[in-house]
Amino acid sequence: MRTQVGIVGAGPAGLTLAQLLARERIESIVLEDRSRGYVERRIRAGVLEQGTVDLLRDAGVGERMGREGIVHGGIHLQFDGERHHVPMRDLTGRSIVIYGQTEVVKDLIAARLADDLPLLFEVDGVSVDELETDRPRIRFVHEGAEHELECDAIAGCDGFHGVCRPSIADGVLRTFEREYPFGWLGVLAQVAPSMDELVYAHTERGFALLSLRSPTLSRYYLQVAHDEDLAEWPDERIWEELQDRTALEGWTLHEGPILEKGVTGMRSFVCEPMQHGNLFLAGDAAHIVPPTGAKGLNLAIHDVRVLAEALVHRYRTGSRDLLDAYSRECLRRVWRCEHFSWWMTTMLHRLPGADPFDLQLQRSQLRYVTTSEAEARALAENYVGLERV
Ligand code: FAS
Ligand code: PHB
Repeated sequence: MRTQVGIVGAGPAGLTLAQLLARERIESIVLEDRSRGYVERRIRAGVLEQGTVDLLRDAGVGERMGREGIVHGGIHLQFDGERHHVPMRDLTGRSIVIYGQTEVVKDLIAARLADDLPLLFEVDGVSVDELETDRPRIRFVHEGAEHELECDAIAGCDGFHGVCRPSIADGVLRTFEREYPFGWLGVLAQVAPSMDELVYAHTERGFALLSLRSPTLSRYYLQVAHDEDLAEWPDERIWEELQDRTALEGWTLHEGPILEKGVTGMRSFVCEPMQHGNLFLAGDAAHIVPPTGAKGLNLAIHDVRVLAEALVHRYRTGSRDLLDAYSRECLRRVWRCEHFSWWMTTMLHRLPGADPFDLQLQRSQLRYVTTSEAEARALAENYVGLERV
């Protein structure tokens, strides 16, 4: 088989890249090792930056997002029993949109299949090689048959646990990593959200986040140990802890049936460079951020915006300039988002082993960001997405 761009992974990065290339009549084949149902049901991010919304709309997959996405102009920071609003739209002129990653992925898959373009689910045994040649290859098994796909370039959009990054020879990549000694217990609940905008709560018992997916679906998170046992968390205990950590005079958190719950660990990770020969890594395959800054999905889409522009430039002009600059271009935003996500995480979570001095520092930081317009604008512009980095 032959194509121009072989894409490994049908997450937001791989599917968005395929959509952007299709708009420019550049051929690609997307290979995904899970089923369509699994990929479309996998609950992850929910906050879209303005830039991500604009890109998806311009790529022709924004219609349902425009109808069902919920525009927010700010977030709330809660600490010491008080809730403070950060008016991000007033401070930056830009907003965020609440629209589940599952919905973004469904829209992209629907567009791809409607255009009858190649997207193979449940492939097996994917491997990539000849990366340093002009004809890199992807080998895989699909419906019991072995295939070899010859490409001009391979996009490694297969997430943190994928095969593309590890396929790069030792010594080429440099990695930077930070593991956090806590995780998030996330729940999806069939109940109308009790707040107008997201609430990030700092408490002595740990962090809590109140988010949503729709006017009838809430998405709530609790800080727990990184290896927390879900069996220790019957629904009643989850609601009790959420009530405790987000309690506010005159405000009630409404409860409802919990449809889904899970624990995710927290880490920061970057590999440099994000390319080797004609293999280009994008999204979680190249970098991970803790979700406190709501940057994971948005960074993945920013990477493939840069990669698509570079590939279009190569096919239109024959020049590899933008392809050769791909890593450098992406890593500036990656490290900005790594810093912002680490900063939000260390400001808002209960740090095991933290002493009273650390706690006072966190309180001082929270008071500063909720009383200083300059500091609030710094948080706001990072949260809604920086136009230039
Ligand atoms: P993805 O991981 O989404 O997609 C990679 C795809 O490659 C997957 O479909 C995978 O099945 C496929 N794949 C893997 N190996 C393969 C192989 N060998 N062959 C073929 N296909 C292969 N961000 C937030 O902002 N808020 C959140 O609440 C949040 N929650 C998260 C929870 C979890 C458990 C995780 C892991 C991430 C979460 N994130 C969150 C971050 C998340 O949104 C990611 O940044 C985003 O999914 C990255 O998109 P991709 O790079 O496309 O990777
Ligand atoms: C979510 O809605 O899933 C969400 C929102 C904000 C975050 C992380 C997750 O910082």
